[in-house]
Amino acid sequence: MAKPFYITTPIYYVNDRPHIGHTYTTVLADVSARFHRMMGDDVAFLTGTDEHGQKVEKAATARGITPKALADEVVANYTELWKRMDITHFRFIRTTDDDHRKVVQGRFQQLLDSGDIYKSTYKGLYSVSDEAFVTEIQAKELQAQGLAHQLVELEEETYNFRLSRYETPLLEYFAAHPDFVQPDFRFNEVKRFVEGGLQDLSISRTSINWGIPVPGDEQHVVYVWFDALLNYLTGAPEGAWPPDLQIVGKDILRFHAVYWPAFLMAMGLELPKTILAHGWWLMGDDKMSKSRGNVVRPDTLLKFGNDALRFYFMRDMQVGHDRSFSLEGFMDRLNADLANGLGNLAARSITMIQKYRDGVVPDFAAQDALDRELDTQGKGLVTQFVAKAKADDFHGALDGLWIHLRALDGYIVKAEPWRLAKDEINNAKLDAVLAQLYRSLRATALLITPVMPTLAQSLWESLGIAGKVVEQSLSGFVYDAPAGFNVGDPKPLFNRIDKEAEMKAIEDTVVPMPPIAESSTEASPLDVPELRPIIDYDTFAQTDLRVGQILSAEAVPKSKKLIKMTVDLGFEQRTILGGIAAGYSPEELIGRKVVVVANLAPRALMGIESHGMLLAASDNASKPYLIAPPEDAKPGFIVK
Ligand code: ME8
Repeated sequence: MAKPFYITTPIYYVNDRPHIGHTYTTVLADVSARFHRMMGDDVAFLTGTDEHGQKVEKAATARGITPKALADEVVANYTELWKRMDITHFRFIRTTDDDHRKVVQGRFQQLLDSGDIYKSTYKGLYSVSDEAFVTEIQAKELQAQGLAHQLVELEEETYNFRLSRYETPLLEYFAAHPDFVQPDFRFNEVKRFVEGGLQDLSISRTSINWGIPVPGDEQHVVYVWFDALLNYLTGAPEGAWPPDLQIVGKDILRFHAVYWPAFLMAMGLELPKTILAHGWWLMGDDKMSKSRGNVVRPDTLLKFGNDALRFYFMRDMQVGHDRSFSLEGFMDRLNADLANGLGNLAARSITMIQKYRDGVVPDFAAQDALDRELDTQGKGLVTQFVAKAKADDFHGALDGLWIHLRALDGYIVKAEPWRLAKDEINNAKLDAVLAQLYRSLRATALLITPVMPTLAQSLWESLGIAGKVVEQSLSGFVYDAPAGFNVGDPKPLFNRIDKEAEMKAIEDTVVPMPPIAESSTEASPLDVPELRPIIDYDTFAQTDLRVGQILSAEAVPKSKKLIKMTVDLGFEQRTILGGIAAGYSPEELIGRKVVVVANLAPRALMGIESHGMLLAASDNASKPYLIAPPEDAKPGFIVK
């Protein structure tokens, strides 16, 4: 028997209800799962929840309930939503499931026995804001940034995973498997990170109770990421290993492309074939996230049907890139592509076949250059769509399909079937036009099925074809529809949205929604040092502040905080290092205007010379927020 196509999503934390970011990941995985089923694969699709760890413990405490009670409540939100979204997972895994606990403890023991996990006493500095141990280099860096007060001396017994042992094996594996991480630019980030050197990883905690106990040493609980990543092992059906496609957001790529493969190597297991990291849905310029209080909940959008949301996700988001969510864009897309585009085309075509051919689909025989052009395009449609979908590029696949649908609209305008129908002499040409439209709509119904299963079924029935479109084979599909079919009655595929009325009704309910569990950053008390000593104006005026624009940005290997940037100051370009990685990813910085302390003496950080400093606002507990000059301020402008 062929190996099942095994596909996974991240398992989501239960400290919050799902928002459209989580929904997007799961829909992307579902579309891929459905596509592979139609290609003839036996698909195993796993999703679930990540229920242990400090985040969840804290959220539960804030609510005055147990972590398990909180998890049960949030899990119900997820499973209910996946039902409403028509998600076709075979199991919803929870890290509190019994079989998972056994797998985690068993694998932990295996690595203890092999020496990949060892116990030591950690004595050193700990960054409270990051909840992580820091190396000497990182400590110096924090001191240089005036953040030494965030560090505390800590002594804790901990189990470590020998991640350092896997630095070379990982790099060798990456070199031998150029498609391991998609897209390529993300793979390069991962490679650079590993090339920067790997240190052993602490994988147990004694300060947390909510987790899976370390076998034989119950003082310790297993670190939440070791626990969470192993869900993919627990959930793998017999014979399905390794995963074929693991979809994650770019925020958790390092865990999946570095730690996870290293764990698997240590366990002697095969690595996943592809890890696909998608970008973020943004609100304006910010990541949509609970802590920023700017999330859109899927419930609000589901009034238009799950097909609409599934389609919008796939059609508008190019996998790997970020995309701003806008309600207006959402409605415009549905009106243009579903109500007007496909909906109109299907209704017109089917009505014409009823009116001019008594509902019977005629034979296709090209009569002129235009027929031949559309015929060629139509025949290439399925192959092109399938090739893109195989590479998880549903955005590109749908784009190609809609180009064809627009070409069909143009075909109708040029061929004027209503004029052809007036004279029998045009019979053959009218047949060609109607048959062409029918063949393309039939192919369309099939191709959109993984994305919009319900709408596709309506179209299938309108075309008069029996059975379930989801049961059709995409790999064996023949474009030339057999003539002689009787079309059904055209069903309305998608009702046009009254955008203005809906905008008014929905906007009130969309942003911002209070998070259900964890308190937001606004609620925490301000954590700032005392005001510095008074200076006179002349001292201040020595500081030369300028507008700059970030031209490029990349993470500094081995540093959690630093990002290296090239900044255009109008009169010159500079390399500047900023301790802002907690608030920004390198790619979201590119193009941003910033305020630069331009006459600061250069200094070396992590061996790189930084010439200048970016202004950012925060307190000791918050992420940095870059100070942004107005968009039309030019690089080089003086800030005074
Ligand atoms: O990270 N845009 O769980 P999580 C797009 N439990 N996708 C988004 C998004 C956004 N704005 N926000 C969230 C965890 N996501 C861990 C995972 S896996 C072994 C453990 C999606 O609840 C995206 O897929 O924070 C991201 O990776 C995931 O939700 C994070 O979910």
